[in-house]
Amino acid sequence: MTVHAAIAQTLVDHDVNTIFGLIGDANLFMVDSFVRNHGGQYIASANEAGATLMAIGYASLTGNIGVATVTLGPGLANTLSALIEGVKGASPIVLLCGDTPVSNRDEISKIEQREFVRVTGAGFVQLRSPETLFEDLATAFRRAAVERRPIAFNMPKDFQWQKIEYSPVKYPVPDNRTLVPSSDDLDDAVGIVATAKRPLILAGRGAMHESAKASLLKLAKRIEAPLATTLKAKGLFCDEPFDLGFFGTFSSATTVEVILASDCIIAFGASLNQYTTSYGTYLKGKRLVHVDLDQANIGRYLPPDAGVVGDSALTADLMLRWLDEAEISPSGFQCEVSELINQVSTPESTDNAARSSEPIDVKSALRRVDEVLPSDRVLVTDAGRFLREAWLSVGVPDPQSFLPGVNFGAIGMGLPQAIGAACACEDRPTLLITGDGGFMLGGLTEFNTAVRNHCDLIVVVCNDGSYGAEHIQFCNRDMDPSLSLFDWPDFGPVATALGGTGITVRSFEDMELAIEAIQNRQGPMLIDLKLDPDTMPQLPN
Ligand SMILES: Cc1ncc(C[n+]2csc(CCOP(=O)(O)OP(=O)(O)O)c2C)c(N)n1
Repeated sequence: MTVHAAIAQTLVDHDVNTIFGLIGDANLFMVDSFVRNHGGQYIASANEAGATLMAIGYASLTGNIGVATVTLGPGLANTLSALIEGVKGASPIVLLCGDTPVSNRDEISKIEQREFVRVTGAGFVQLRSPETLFEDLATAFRRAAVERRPIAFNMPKDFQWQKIEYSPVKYPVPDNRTLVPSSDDLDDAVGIVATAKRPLILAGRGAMHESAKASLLKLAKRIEAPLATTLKAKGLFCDEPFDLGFFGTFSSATTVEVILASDCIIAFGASLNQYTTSYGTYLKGKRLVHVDLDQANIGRYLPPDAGVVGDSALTADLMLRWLDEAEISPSGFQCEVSELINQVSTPESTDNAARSSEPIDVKSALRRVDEVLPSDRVLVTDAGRFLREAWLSVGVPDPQSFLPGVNFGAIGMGLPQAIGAACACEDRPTLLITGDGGFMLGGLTEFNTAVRNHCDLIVVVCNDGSYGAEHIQFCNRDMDPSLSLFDWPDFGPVATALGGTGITVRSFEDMELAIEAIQNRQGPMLIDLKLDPDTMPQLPN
């Protein structure tokens, strides 16, 4: 078979049924073979960054390896920021990138592709020769799975039509280790938990699976500890009675009160970075037990009083067993803070008087969207100062349904990730919340991709007509903010022109029309939420 057909066949052998991409000289025949010979789904993006981000969104929702393909030189060059987003977000994707012919030193599109990929932090696997294709591509898939980062698979264009024998290779990837700790560290940890008077359990990304959730809930009940999550694990304890929501710079005032009152934090699968600990202040004066499957994560930012290398669920179960054996009494902390916690879980009712005021405020609008969307929604966000309200006002059924989209802090990455997510779960609605700047940078380019692929996508543009994150900085220094202000076109008609449904919302009355449109939607829709840049809430530092 030809090399390009063999690559398509190898994708199928690795259970890939969807790829995102943009075709050019070096990947078009492979994509053609994947679609024509194997009935694979190909989602054509409008920009290579979009294809890469779609694969990231897809991987996040499915838990499988996402696959994108781009052509040589400029095709790969367009993926720079997207690859960094994937590296920082630990996204397992394979990027099949074409390369200029090995035999031609002077090809116009030639760049040092290995060096290019290296600066992003992604991995690189070279297709060494037609004969080593099966081995090389299997290596790329194995590395994406175990290294949890994008791996670029570099395919020189001149190999495409060469003939090889089909000899499939697939490397097994062992299941995540379920390490059961047994050490002095565990004894120390149990001792600290047993003597804590006001313990609090914190779960991060490494604990966001069902078995960890069940074990942490049991431990929390046993020691009477309230629970909280990092940003990435949003929704892990949703609807549980002692859920405090976010632990970190996005905590509500009430949650901060509980955090400050606690005397011991038991963290599972959380790196405890500066955003989670509010630059260390939330852990000051408390004892810290830090559990993580990866030894390198323990003490990476702050030294714990006890660090335990182990699986979150199994470690919590063990702690529970030792606490029972030692007949340790529960702390009583849940009862102490129950009134405060009730305030966290009861959303403020929307003020009726505010409803008639114009312009509509971001919080009320997003809460209204939250109320009407089915609970199994997926939430994706872009970056900007609207984020605080987006993350606090809209719920998700579980952390897997939440893509913060800001691992690199770049604007414009939300919409492509939302398309990838929507392609991964066609029977659920995907909600993207973005700013106007982020929509112009990255959303506009790919909105039509969502239309062409009939995604069930709702885009809410928090449109304050400004780069709000910069606007506030000018204003806070009493400077003229005009450099941050933009006279964008109305996004509603733009979305309609791109093939979707666009609605402009200025008032609460308009919002109700938008809600009706959400309920009757037939395809991608966009709500242009006109907001006042001077009354937008600030982001925490
Ligand atoms: C790719 C990229 N360019 C520039 C920035 C700097 N930046 C951070 S927030 C922001 C403004 C975003 O504006 P908008 O999307 O309208 O959201 P808002 O802050 O107004 O809520 C900018 C330009 C960035 N983070 N990423």
